[in-house]
Amino acid sequence: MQDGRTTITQFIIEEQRHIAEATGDFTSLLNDIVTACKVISNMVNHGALVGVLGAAGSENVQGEDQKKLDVISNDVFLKSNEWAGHLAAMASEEMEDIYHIPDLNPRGKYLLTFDPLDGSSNIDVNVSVGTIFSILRCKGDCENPTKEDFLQAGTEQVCAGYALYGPSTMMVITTGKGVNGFTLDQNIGEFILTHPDMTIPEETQEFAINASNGRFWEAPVKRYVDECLQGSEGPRGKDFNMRWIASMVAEVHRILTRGGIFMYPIDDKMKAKGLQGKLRLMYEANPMSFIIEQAGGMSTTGRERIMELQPSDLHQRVPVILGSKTEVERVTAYHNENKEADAA
Ligand code: P6P
Repeated sequence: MQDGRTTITQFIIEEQRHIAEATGDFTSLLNDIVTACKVISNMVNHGALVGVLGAAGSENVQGEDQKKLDVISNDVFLKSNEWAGHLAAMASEEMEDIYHIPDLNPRGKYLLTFDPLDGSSNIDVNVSVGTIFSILRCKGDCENPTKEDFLQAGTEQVCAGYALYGPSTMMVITTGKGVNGFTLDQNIGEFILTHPDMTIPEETQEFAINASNGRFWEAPVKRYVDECLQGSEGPRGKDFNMRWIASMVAEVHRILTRGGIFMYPIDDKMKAKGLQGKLRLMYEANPMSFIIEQAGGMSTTGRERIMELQPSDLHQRVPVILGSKTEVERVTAYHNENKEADAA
């Protein structure tokens, strides 16, 4: 504790004391992840000054054009986490296959999935971006892990967190005992506990969705958004506000801070392409759902709890409806009513 301020390292160590079987591996792993986020924060903050903006001239496994910072951030995460012997393997949005720990390094008992730079389409226009990560236990052969070892439901996560590279750099983390937020003190290079025990207001009047997809939405989503737009003159009896940052980390952080609902539902355009959604389960939807639920919110596909989904592929996509509990319950109820109507 420095002059009444708790660093993230101190916080993690104190948390570890509550875990009987903790050996310090997890604490050390989390500190390596924190270091990677500090390095990425420094690069994001310097942007054009250090020549990291613009396209990388390559595509990722999702077929999306990579930004230079996508590739650089991915490498930073790999180098920061491959050496200490806490991980059996890693998986990233930016890599098709799992990343095997180099032979010269020992293997550990954890698996790490991450989106090294989420919302990177915003990077060239200086809008907030972030990093999302999730830690699972390796339950198989940790010396020879496979892609299948990663395919665990979100309820199996040991830890989930994100770094938000915004006006200030913050990290928000859960290990299953609530959600805590830390702000990077650039003067000393340490994350300081600034947002203890973050909780989402159950009620809200703010929704986030990419409205340009409106003509493709399923009926329950259309109904929910239309009611929000009708405001105090409609069935909701109150006016709503809309936000869309195109950066999931920034949307989730706003919701954690003042409530709201974030929706990236499945739609007819995705169905026509054989897609199950836009966002990825293993390194976007599951970690963010863990955080949202630990903060008292709710996270579903519209039809079922995201964290109970059994993954079938490392890069599978899912619909995401998350945020203030009463709003997510309402959207999910509309989907269930629709299902009953379809079945009738
Ligand atoms: P759209 C960023 O690419 C991302 O994965 C999320 O961070 C964000 O919420 C969403 O996609 C934005 O999607 O269709 O608005 O560009």
